[in-house]
Amino acid sequence: MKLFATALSAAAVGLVAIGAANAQQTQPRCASVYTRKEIRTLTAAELNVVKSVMTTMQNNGWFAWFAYLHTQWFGQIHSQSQFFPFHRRFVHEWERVARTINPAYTQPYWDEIQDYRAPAQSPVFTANYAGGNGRGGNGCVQNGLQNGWTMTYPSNHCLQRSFSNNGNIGSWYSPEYIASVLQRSTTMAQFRPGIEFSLHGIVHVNIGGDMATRPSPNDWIFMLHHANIDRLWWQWQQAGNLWTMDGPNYDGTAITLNSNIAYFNQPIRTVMQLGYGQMCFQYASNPIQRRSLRGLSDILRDLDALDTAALAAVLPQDLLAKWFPKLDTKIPPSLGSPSKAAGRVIPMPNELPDSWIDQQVKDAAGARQVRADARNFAQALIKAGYKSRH
Ligand SMILES: [Cu+2]
Repeated sequence: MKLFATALSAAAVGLVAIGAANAQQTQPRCASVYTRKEIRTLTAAELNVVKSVMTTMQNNGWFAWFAYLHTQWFGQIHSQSQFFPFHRRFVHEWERVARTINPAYTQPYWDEIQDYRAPAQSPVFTANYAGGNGRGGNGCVQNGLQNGWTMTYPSNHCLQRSFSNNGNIGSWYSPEYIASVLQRSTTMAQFRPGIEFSLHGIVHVNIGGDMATRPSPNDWIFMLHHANIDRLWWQWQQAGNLWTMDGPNYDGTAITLNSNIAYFNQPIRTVMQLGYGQMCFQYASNPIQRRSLRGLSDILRDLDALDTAALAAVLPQDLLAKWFPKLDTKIPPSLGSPSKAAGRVIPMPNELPDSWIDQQVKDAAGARQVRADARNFAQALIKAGYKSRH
């Protein structure tokens, strides 16, 4: 009886928390959800399903169709608040088609942040997954899933990649920086450029080849990448921003939850909450069932990013307040204890080149602002003597 009462009051607390947020929800709850996993955690059998479905989708022209759509709508889906909802729906459409071919398919994501110090060494770029850099005069990829494929949009070509820094790529954004963006952003108008012009952009540009063009869905990595970008949005949503949607739409009007998603012509609100409507999936790192219990310390644990004790020990109060305004130094030691691994200075992240910003980015000023922000962040942590265990 006592147990029952405790469970009941816990449930009531949960209901209150969910109730307020769910006033926005008009979609039916999914009867069940499937789980998107990090690509390197797939079993051999799961990876075989993915590869075989991808091959069928190539043969049926779906790579070309998605590359075409992304090209046609490019101006309407980047540099403003359509960015996250459009790409959530876009990746889900890919997954929906894939599941008609094999219902066991779930869209994998690539947690690029795990590889940020040496992206070129990522297992994703090995023959077992996406293959590596392009080689030879045409920069054709020589191994991995798409080896030997002819991509047909906009015209027949091999899949091309051209890694930055002479094939070495260089460094991407630290988990600390991504966590800082998650913590500092309270509006979509802040969060969207913070991710679009940092991790999102640099992965496209530094992989190069097809990935750096408008028909970037020609590269299978596009979907792995955008599933991860979507996962970061979901992490931010779970940290108290579930229904946050603001900033400009592509036509210059203010975007709302009732604005239609570009091309798909359905309101943005229909894709906001995973586990409802068509969004019957979850991310392995962020299961939906835990949602009502989630606080910022859960998010930090998921990012596995912040050595909070180390940050608190080396960063002066004003820098902590500036870069990690929600850093909870009172989270249990099991979440925040310093790693046994020796810490390393965080690298300066690669930067989006001016030429790319000027050619591809409508919100060029926003891109330059994020570029400077990431530079300032890394310099501040390096200057303060912070050593990362990542
Ligand atoms: Cu895109």
